[in-house]
Amino acid sequence: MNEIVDLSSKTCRSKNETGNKNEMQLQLSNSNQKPKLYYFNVTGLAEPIRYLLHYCNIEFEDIRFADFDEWINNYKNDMPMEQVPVLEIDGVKYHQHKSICEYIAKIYRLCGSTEKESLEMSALVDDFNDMRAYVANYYKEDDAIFKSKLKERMEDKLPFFMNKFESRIVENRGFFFNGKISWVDIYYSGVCEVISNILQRDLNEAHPNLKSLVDYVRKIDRIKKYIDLRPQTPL
Ligand SMILES: N[C@@H](CCC(=O)N[C@@H](CS)C(=O)NCC(=O)O)C(=O)O
Repeated sequence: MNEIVDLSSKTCRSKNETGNKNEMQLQLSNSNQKPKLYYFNVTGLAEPIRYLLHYCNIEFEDIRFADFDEWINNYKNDMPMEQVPVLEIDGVKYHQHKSICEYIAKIYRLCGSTEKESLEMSALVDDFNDMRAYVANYYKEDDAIFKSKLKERMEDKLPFFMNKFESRIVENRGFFFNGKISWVDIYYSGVCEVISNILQRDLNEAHPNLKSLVDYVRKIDRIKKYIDLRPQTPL
């Protein structure tokens, strides 16, 4: 069993609450138009973006389609690749959820302190998504026999990824990088929501350091406020 890094003594305020003048000047948009985030009324791939926007204190419109028909009839054709999440900034629509997160992270200085470290961060987020793909493939499959095979494969693969991620947290004093928060911690905490919802158990239950990190991120003031007020959804 891994040692558990105790984050309880660490306090973390949301970005822009630190009083650092440079941080106050950072901004996503060049106008006073609020960015618009388009997605379904679920956590899914939008949740890491929502977490990051709240953490960075970026006001945005959280546009959630009432149902699939609304998506098809009113939105799909207007999206760059006919998929969401999409973040519209100053009237321009940007797609691919990881690229959007990384862009926010760059502007708000939540990436690495060197380009190589930023590369490692990006790769780790790709690892999360390689793991998520096993869960998504199982979830999307309709054929009962194939679905049970995909479930077996998923359950077989999850410990490999989770043990690797857990070790990183131990090596990095409670976070994924350097004993301090980065976009990777916020991203992971957001994306593991949909995975846990599909699994119908807490993805992090057998990994105390990942669990402690996610608890820590979800208790950061603005993220907590968002979680307390967001719509309750099954996914
Ligand atoms: N690679 C894209 C995938 C986006 C994606 O798969 N979006 C799904 C929802 S999670 C979607 O828009 N589905 C509706 C459709 O394809 O009509 C990303 O990471 O943002």
